[in-house]
Amino acid sequence: MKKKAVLSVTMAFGLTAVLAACGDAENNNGGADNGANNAEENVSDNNEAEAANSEYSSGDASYVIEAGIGLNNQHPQYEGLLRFKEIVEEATDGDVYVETYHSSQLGDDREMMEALQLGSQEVTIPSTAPVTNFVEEYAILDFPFLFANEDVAMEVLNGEIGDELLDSLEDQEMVGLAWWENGYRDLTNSTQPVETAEDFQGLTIRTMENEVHLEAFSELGANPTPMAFGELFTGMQQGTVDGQENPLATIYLEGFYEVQDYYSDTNHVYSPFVFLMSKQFYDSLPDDYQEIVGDAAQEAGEFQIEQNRAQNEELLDALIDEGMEHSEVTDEAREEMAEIVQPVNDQFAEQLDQDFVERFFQAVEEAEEMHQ
Ligand code: TK8
Repeated sequence: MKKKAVLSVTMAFGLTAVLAACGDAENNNGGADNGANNAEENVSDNNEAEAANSEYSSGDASYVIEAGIGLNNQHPQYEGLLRFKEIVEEATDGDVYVETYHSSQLGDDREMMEALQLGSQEVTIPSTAPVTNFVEEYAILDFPFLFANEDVAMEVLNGEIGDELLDSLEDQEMVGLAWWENGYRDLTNSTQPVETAEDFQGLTIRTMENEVHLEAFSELGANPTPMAFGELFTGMQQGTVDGQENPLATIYLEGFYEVQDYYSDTNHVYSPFVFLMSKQFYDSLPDDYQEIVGDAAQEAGEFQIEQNRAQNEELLDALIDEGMEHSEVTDEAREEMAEIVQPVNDQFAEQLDQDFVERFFQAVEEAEEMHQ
């Protein structure tokens, strides 16, 4: 197997800090309301708007949940979070109050997970990719071309092996309450149409802070640059990166078409979201409230997944209307990409607990038989 220099996670985070320092001037306002860099203003706007919409108030509650996500308030993930709020507040008659934040107002995925560990924030719902920096087994979820379709993914995640992955977060002071869905990731860039594996050559692509992704894009000949989501729009605008990869809903709802010209339906990775709660906070809740937040995360997740899939399916035309050129990636081209990155999957699989890897792939196989 070819040995490659891997950007260490520490280095990746260092880079993010530098980029954050350079990019705090402009609000990355895409087509949608994305206020990642106007955090303070938005936090207060957001809470006022929210307070007006809720019949409950934080002052009357015994427990307050600060819940934050990286995506903006147009995204189905935020709708899911609002559904969680509604269910929890109603079920506890306002005794548990949920404050919702979007657009990285409380920090990026990694920072919010650290805040959960410290008990200074209660809920976040990251993509699983950055969770790898806390529990290494999560790397397996981000193997390119792993899940044949969304039903296979959900079957695996909602089965025993998925439960095991949720439980493994407890050692990291977090409680995994449910799987939500980000979806299949596609590539956009501002340089060239990408249809085949060869077309990745030389493209500087922002990746999530995840070594599997870094290695996979290197293998394809691209220059991957890990970066927190909150800095991505500015990074593309300023040309720090040529491109990025995310599901359609994100590409459209974050207004990426304003700074990107080419969209390729690569579908290269299925990206789950995982609903996380601070263990300190969870342990402080009475049993019946623990059950309520667990059920609410699950139920709101089902709603989020439904909305998310609809948007991921519908938004291609809207993206083209906004002027993006659609490069169609054939199954054959995808197979070639998959072959090129397979050594990366193998290499990471070797580093993980072998019993876990075996059981994981067996679960994938069984799920595939059920959802062809
Ligand atoms: C938002 C992220 C985002 C992810 C990424 O917090 O970083 O590209 O896809 O959705 O989790």
